[in-house]
Amino acid sequence: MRTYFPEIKHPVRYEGPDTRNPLAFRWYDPARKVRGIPMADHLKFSVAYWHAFCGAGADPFGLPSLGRAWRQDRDPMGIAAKTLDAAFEFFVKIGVRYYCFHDRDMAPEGKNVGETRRNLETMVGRARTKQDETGVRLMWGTAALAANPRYTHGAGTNPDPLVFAHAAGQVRQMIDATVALGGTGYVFWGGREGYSTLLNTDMKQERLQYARLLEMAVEYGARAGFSGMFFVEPKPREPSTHQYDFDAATTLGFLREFGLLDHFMLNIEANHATLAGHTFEHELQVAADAGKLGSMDINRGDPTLGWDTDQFPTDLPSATMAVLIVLRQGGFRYGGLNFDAKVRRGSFDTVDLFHAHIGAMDTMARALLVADRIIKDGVLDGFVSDRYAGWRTGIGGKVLKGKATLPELEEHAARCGEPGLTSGRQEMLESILNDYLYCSRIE
Ligand code: XUL
Ligand code: CO
Repeated sequence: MRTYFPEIKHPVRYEGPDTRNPLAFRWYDPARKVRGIPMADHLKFSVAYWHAFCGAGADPFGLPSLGRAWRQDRDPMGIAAKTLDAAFEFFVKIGVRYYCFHDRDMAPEGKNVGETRRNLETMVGRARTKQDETGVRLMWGTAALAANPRYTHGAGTNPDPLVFAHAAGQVRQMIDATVALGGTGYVFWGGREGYSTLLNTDMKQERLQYARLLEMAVEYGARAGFSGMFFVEPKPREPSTHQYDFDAATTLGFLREFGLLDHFMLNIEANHATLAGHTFEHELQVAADAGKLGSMDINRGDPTLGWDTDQFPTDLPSATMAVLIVLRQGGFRYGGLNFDAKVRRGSFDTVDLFHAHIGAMDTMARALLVADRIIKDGVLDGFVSDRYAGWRTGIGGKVLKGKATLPELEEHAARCGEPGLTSGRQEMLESILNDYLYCSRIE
């Protein structure tokens, strides 16, 4: 069979921190045990089919710049077949065990709903065979509900029920595909589920429609044998001006309002968090505190640019904060770490896809080792625990149990007088974190 990555002769290997080989892992050693389990099981990496194999480097100012050999064919199904070959060659060579895709990444839309279904089923059948041959598995599936012009004013939130019906049909087909490929997650990302002006929008109506779509997905998933988890992926804006799944807190509120919370978890994306004016760790913590952190899209934005640049994660402090939260909640059951990231449009060569994933996997692997050490040492966790010690006994304990009253607290304040001023020690803690990141031995 034709190879699309001839420059990579064998699967990328772990060579350790001192290697000078840029096409080897320095930190990601899949078999290495951390907290008793292999690194590969902590770091369930997934390649994003759309960015890695379908993206061609176009931006709002420029034409496609990445001429991928697997995208050259006269027939759209021919392109799909070559892309699948390239994808599985890449998965095996980079050593990633999972992938995620939108329906349209893998199979082109046909002339009508029936032809579209046949295209998807054909490609899913081929993907199933490749999965069985390689052991690579689907992590989550999703329907592309933002690209087709019919969804310009929303998919689930469109004013026209016929558009809604197309979206619902697409979700149904993609749930079937996810089940056929053994995916453990199904994602809703609502890029067009929002609005650009209230002059033409009934927001209350649109949110109800969206809830109905999610409800039907849950109901259909149960009938279709989907035993994984549904995820919503918050994002504040882009492409819509206002998106209903603005951030983790807003999305949790939405799911609670419509009685959907039991059936959904969140897929938190780093670059969406920063677009919402938060940090990645803020969003992860909000989701984790609600018991709803199901998966993450790992990437990063550019602090000088206000859009979703989807760069590969190379920021060790942010990665470490993220992994700390994941370790504290005991990992992921249904999700993992999906690279929703693309190479820059000037990274023309296919080898750049390897450099991008290797750098990101090493960043996350190093973050895992640092986070493990931080948790083992207990210094940072101990500081936080001590800071709230007053809430475990006495008047604090009484308040949390719901047993105190305002007059009682007024009396307590009067009796005890002015509280001492206790430093938050932010600078000290930042230095301790830096020490773990850059100085302390993590072997
Ligand atoms: C868009 C985005 C999507 C979702 C899946 O910003 O993140 O690719 O991850 O639809
Ligand atoms: Co994403």
